Amino acid sequence: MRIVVLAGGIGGARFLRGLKRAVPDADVTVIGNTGDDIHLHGLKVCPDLDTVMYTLGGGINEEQGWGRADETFHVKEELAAYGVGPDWFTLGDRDFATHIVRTQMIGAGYPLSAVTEALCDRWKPGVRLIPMTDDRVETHVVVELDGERRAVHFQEYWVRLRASVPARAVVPIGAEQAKPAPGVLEAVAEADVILFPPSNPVVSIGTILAVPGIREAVAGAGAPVVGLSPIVGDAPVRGMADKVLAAIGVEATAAAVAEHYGPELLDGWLVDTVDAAAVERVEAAGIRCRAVPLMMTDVEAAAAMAREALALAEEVRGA
Ligand code: FO1
Repeated sequence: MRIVVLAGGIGGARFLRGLKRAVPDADVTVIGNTGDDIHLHGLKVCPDLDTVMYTLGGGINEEQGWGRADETFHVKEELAAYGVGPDWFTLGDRDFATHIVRTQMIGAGYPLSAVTEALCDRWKPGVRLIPMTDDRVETHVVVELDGERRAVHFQEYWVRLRASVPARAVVPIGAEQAKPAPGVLEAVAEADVILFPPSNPVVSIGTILAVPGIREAVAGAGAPVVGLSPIVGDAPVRGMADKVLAAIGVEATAAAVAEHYGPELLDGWLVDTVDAAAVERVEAAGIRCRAVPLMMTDVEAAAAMAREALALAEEVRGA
């Protein structure tokens, strides 16, 4: 079975680990969000690609959900001693090596998709991980800061400001001019199932869909498209989905997120059992919906969610 997953960071990575447990022999292609990417210290950092790669490759810091396990921070300390920031974004020594290799390869002329493949040669994530695009896309968030409107990099909004200031708009800079990376459209066209994990619908999956051609390919794919709600009981399971949903005028509920994607994209939608009352509203929007447990408390719980998503895809296919 060929499965395509559009993934952001922690939620996407943990879901993928469950999917691998549920269907170990499936051929899984992950289209990763690169809108969170940031250039720091002359290095290109790709948080979502790395979170997927480290999580599936066994190198992730499990408590944090991002960055490397058994990490040290000597480089960061030395930079700070020189007065070089930013002090609000933490790169560990082991993680630095990934960004050095990536930046060196890009400097030598390799596209990000080829670099990601090379990094995955080491980590063996057991999936084919492709960035949504080889072009530079950077998500900026328009915030209200000290009475003024200002656009900040997504990482500054999320990590430095901790999403504590109102977000007025989310802009994936460069997305309109970007092209899908090689293999993206082919994987979508050849998929048997397409899944939206419980990743952020605006800054993760929304950014991937903003690359011209990807939304159209998903909407026009022969395969059933099934998503899992990142909102449980009217609050995001993790992260700031509620804040960025507000910025685009979508309420932070499981049903509203399904309607936001719409029946053009989604054939099926899973909500948590606490949101069972939303099933009727989602089905009224033309999207088949089921209520199942959606808390990824461990790998087995994530695997159970993946099985439910695949079962719903089968149901939709048979309908
Ligand atoms: N998240 C934080 O909350 N603080 C950090 O300092 C931080 C650094 C960081 C470095 C590398 C990396 O791959 C991820 C990192 N993250 C950090 C996570 C990241 O900000 C976000 O969770 C994702 O971009 C959202 O998917």
